[in-house]
Amino acid sequence: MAIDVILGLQWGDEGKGKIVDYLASGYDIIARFQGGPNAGHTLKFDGKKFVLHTVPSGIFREEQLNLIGNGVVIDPITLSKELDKLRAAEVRFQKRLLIARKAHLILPTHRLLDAASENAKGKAKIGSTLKGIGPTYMDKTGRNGLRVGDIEHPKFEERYQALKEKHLSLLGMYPPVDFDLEGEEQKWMASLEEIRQLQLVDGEYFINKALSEGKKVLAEGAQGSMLDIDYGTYPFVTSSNTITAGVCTGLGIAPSKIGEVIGITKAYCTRVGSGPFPTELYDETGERLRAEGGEFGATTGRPRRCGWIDLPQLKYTIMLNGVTQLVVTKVDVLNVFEALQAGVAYQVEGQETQELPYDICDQEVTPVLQSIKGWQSSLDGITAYEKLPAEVKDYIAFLEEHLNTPVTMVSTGPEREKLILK
Ligand code: 2SA
Ligand code: MG
Repeated sequence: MAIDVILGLQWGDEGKGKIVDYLASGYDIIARFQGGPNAGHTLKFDGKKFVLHTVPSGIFREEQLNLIGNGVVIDPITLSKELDKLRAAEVRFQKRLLIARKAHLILPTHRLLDAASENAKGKAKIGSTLKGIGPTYMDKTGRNGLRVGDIEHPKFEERYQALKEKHLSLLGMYPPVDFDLEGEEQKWMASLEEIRQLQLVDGEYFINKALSEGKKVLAEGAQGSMLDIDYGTYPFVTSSNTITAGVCTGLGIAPSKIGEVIGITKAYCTRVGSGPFPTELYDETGERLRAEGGEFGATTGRPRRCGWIDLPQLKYTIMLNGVTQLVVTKVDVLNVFEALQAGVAYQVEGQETQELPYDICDQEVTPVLQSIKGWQSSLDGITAYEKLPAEVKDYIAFLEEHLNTPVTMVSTGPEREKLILK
């Protein structure tokens, strides 16, 4: 059996959570492979809204197992809060939520380091979510990290103290940050108890065994491909591999096991945090996209930067990920516009190009825009693709042609039922 992948093709917040939730019923296992509580996957159903940060989006379906893979970094405090919310919603997660022992732990001092490092950067700050993501992955690759499996080790406490001391000495390099370390440590230790009650597994054996038994697995990406540590708009990126390659290292599976790669894109584009965004709109059209689309971060509440869809950017991430099918979300947000625009090329140093330049962070990259007729009507109640306004179908056909990839689903609102299959 192959493992299918679902991931974001832009800078995150493409609406992955909703699509995973929809697709989950066709799978036995949903697995997160990278990122951590910097993610915010919003799901809406039965008139309720849930935001997941660490837990895979398959948790609301009855049967599926949900694996937090070794490529994920886990903050026990956030995880424990998420579990409280699931409990309140009467979601039975005990036997359905598994954690890979090799996943790394986010310590309170990792968050403190994240804040101190961002502060010190001033204007050059990344706009991190301050969840401790960067410092935790630094400790992972620097071979200093603590892993979830370590909590079963008799010397865990000692190892924790040693790493904390190391962090405190590093913090001496930065101006002080307001942070209640003692209080956070207490919460952290208490939350660890909760993790001890969950099922810890050797994720790589678990997932490969499941695949060999014919189980269907869906890998759920977080953030977006343009935030990938290697291929994103470095240094304005997150600290993990968010692209398909990250599924292999983040779950312990071979590249030959990858099946369908479902790439999610908004019908327009957004970004939170700093860094280049060629099609960004600084005018009232951008404001309108933000208002219509409710574009505020699910984790931090920050307003998202908004702009038109960027086709060279999408071609790049389709290439990196090996996308086999596209899902276009938030199409309804464009209902109010008389005309839309799409970035179809870039102007860099007077030359037109289809490629993102290496020095995108230092270069003026101007999009070449193409105007597209809007539909100016509500999409509410439409459940069949053929029933969509002609302009919507033209827009989708335009995307398919430029991106050379089939669109298989179109989302017209946050609710479960607002998903149209093509
Ligand atoms: P970090 O915290 O070290 O990973 O931040 C580094 C950059 O990555 C961006 N980033 C994100 N961008 C979009 N969505 C994300 N998740 C939340 C959400 C964001 C929120 O789903 O809404 O609530 O604000 C996410 N996580 C990280 C971040 O903005 C930095 O540019
Ligand atoms: Mg999000």
